[in-house]
Amino acid sequence: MLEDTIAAIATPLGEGGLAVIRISGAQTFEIADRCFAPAGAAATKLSEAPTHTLHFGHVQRNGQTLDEAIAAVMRAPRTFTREHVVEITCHGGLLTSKLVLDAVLASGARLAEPGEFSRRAFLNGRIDLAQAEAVLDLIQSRTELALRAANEQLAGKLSQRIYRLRDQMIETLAHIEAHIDFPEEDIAPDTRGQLLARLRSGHAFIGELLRTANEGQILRRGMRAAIIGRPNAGKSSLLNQLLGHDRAIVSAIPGTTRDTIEETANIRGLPVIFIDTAGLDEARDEIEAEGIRRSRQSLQQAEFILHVFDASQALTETDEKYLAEFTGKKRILVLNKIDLPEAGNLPVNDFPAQNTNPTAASSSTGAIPSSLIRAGDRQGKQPAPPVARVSCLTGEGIESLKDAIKNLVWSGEIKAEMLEVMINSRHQDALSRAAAATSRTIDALVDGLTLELAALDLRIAVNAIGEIVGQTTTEDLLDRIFSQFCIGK
Ligand SMILES: Nc1nc2c(ncn2[C@@H]2O[C@H](COP(=O)(O)OP(=O)(O)O)[C@@H](O)[C@H]2O)c(=O)[nH]1
Ligand SMILES: [Mg+2]
Repeated sequence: MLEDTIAAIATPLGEGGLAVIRISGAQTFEIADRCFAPAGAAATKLSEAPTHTLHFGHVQRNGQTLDEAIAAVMRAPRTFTREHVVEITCHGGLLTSKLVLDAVLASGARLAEPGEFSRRAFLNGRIDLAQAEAVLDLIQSRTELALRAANEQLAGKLSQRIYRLRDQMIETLAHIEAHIDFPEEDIAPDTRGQLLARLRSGHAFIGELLRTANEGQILRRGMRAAIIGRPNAGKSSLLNQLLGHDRAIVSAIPGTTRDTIEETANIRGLPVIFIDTAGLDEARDEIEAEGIRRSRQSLQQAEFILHVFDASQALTETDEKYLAEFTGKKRILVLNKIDLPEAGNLPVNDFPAQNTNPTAASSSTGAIPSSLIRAGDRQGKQPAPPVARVSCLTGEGIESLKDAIKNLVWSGEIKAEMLEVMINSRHQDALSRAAAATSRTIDALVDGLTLELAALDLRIAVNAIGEIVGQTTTEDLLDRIFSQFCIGK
């Protein structure tokens, strides 16, 4: 057990029905006895209470009652931190929870740092580092799919694979090192072949894990999508449709949206942050100029674009200009206002009714009006972007647009096995280093270089893999990870 006993409010700050003050450490029960007076005839002191029991009583300080509360007694090691834990559930006012915490601190606890409970859970061996990160992912999940991925990681699905990989690498390393110790016995060709086969399969497995990074990133951070198009095309209406509620002001007056609006929507399980942009050029005043500057900025950060057209109007110069300007970006062309009669010169008749499949759109050029292809693909290098036909007035076509968005950002099927191992950027960094070092080991063996060199690189790979679960770690790394947590977690 670590020396001091820590405490913090574990519930969010603000007014609520209840608040929980968490205490963890060797002195937990002495501290709890000082500030918690159990009530009722059969009352027992918390220090004498059996583990995993609840107790009604009063939180007191200097003989004064602060609040009625329930205390949960959990004895080490069957607790989140593997230390003695008491959780006091009191009334959820801002002041009550603070007074209860103050009473606990005055009784001898120290205020916990952000993530310190989870850090102790890690240091005491209850969870590994990847699992600790999953706790954070879990709290920050914005869609059920992201939550499921976090739960799998918390259950240790990624960790198990990492431990297995690391064990295999260590075994290979031991083989190589044994030959270093007895240089007179050269590695037999078939042994060398076996070592190489194992290294190659390890390298391939690292590659598989690395391929989940993109999806992992999307689930954790979400994708940013900028909604662009000329004034009155229906950008704000589209944002409202995708969110399922009215967020942006919609009006027939061009230039209504003067600032960028950002909102997260759940698109087929993926968190997508939609950005409704103000115009992209032609400022009429100072406010609009600032709006345009912000739109341009959010465009740069966006991973993809929804380019909205008014299908009831002829293609304008602005439409053409944006088509040409954003050829390099992933995008979907959204033909809006299909509830109105279609425009004359916009060859919308070429569009199939619901063409939202990107592969179909890019393979059959007949699906895209030639003017859009020409404008959107002047060099003829980019595949034609997918097209979605919608009405933001009636909601028609919005569900197909959501499918098109998912297909655009999500490379493959969302398989259940993949959810178990969606790596984060820290894992990605460690695995990339491990992959490079493993390749060097393979090269050294193939080229017949000295075994010392092969062993050196393989050790680097083993250490990098160990970082993921925290078997090789530094204070710095732990600080970096746990400081992202909130206090009380
Ligand atoms: N008929 C019809 N009108 C629409 C549709 N989408 C938007 N509008 C109208 O077009 C005008 C401009 O819409 P808005 O979303 O503010 O466009 P923005 O300037 O691109 O943000 C408003 O009067 C909307 O009611 C649609 O699908 N059909
Ligand atoms: Mg608008």
